[in-house]
Amino acid sequence: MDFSLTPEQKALQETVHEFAEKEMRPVSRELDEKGQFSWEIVGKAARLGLTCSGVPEEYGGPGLGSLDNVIIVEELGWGCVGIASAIALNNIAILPVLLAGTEEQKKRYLTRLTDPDRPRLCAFALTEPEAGSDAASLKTRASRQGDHYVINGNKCFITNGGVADFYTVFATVDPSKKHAGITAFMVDADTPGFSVGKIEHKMGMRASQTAELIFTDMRVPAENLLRGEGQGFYVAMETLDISRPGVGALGVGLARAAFEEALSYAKQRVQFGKPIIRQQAVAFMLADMATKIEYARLLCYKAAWMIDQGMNAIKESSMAKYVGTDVAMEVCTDAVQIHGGYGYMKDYLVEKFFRDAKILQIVEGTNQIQRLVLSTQLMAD
Ligand code: COS
Repeated sequence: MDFSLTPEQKALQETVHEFAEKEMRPVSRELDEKGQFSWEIVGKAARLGLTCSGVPEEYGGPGLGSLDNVIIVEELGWGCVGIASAIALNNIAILPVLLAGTEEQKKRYLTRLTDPDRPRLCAFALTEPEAGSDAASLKTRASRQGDHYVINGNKCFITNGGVADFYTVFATVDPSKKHAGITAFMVDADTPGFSVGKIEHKMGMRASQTAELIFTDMRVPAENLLRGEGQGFYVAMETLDISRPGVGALGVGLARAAFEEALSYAKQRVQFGKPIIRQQAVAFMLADMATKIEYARLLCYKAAWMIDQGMNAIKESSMAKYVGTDVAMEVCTDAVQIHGGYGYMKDYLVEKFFRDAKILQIVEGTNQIQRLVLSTQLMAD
């Protein structure tokens, strides 16, 4: 077993870390304060290929694998979870086209994301006000009318909603069929009947835009259907199976950032006549934080490696997601604790990290859903 990264992966890690340090960190607090999405910074990421790392070279992308993506996302998560989400969740939104698109659909949509002259984003529109964890209960309705589908309904909490150029929209052609009625459509943002509703005002992850989408008699050509009627739920599940290690890695990057702040603070903060790192209570917290980050990263790497090998990684993906993001919450909580009262103040980075950590336990399937997916697999084994 070889735990070392290849020279190409090390170079990739260094490049993205430099981007995170020089481009993301200097603006992250201001964007967080304003709750503002920045095309300027996302555009720079797009020009480096970070918004479309999984797009194959034949469509103009870097054609990187899941492990490469996990390496990238950890560094972006270290830089700023808000900006990182806009970038990393774009890579997730690409997956339905990669997994289920026809050659014509891949050419049409993927090449838009790799256009060097104009950065663009896409979004994954599954969640609805009454269908979050229970994705099969979605209510957005698609009815066939000749060579079009007419779609009516609402989506909520859509990352990159309102800034994306196109969307994968999941709708049901027959609610009585539950998951077997769900169908996936590629929808351009300028489609008549498509509109953007409420832009959410969030606790954390504030540099990414989260929006409601409204479809009113939205006419989508039948040729925009992905894989076929009733296949959408499987497209969504297969997407999430592959995307989850990346969300875990976002947590690992954030946890690493919080750990670094806590370690440096513990070395310089003097109480009872010595730096607090010399107090066993604090030293042991730091030891636990370092260990958690290490095992969370290993799980993300392993799940991503399995996906790259074409292996079934449903269990490992769920483990990677919930461990990576639970570790982020635990480490950020301890980082605030080590800072004492200062950690609660906006002057210190750990205050932002703590707020950013919470959402990671909720997005891409709550960490309870991850345990459900994992235990369902265990029962079937
Ligand atoms: N990968 C591939 N196929 C899967 C799957 C997976 N992870 N999970 C379920 N399926 C398939 C099942 O095999 C079943 O197939 P058949 O039709 O051949 O029987 C079908 O999908 C329905 O499965 P199931 O009955 O288990 O579906 P449920 O409605 O009970 O939903 C969970 C199961 C909880 C797994 C699903 O609702 C889910 O993932 N929810 C979370 C959604 C989420 O992550 N939302 C975040 C928003 S996206 S950013």
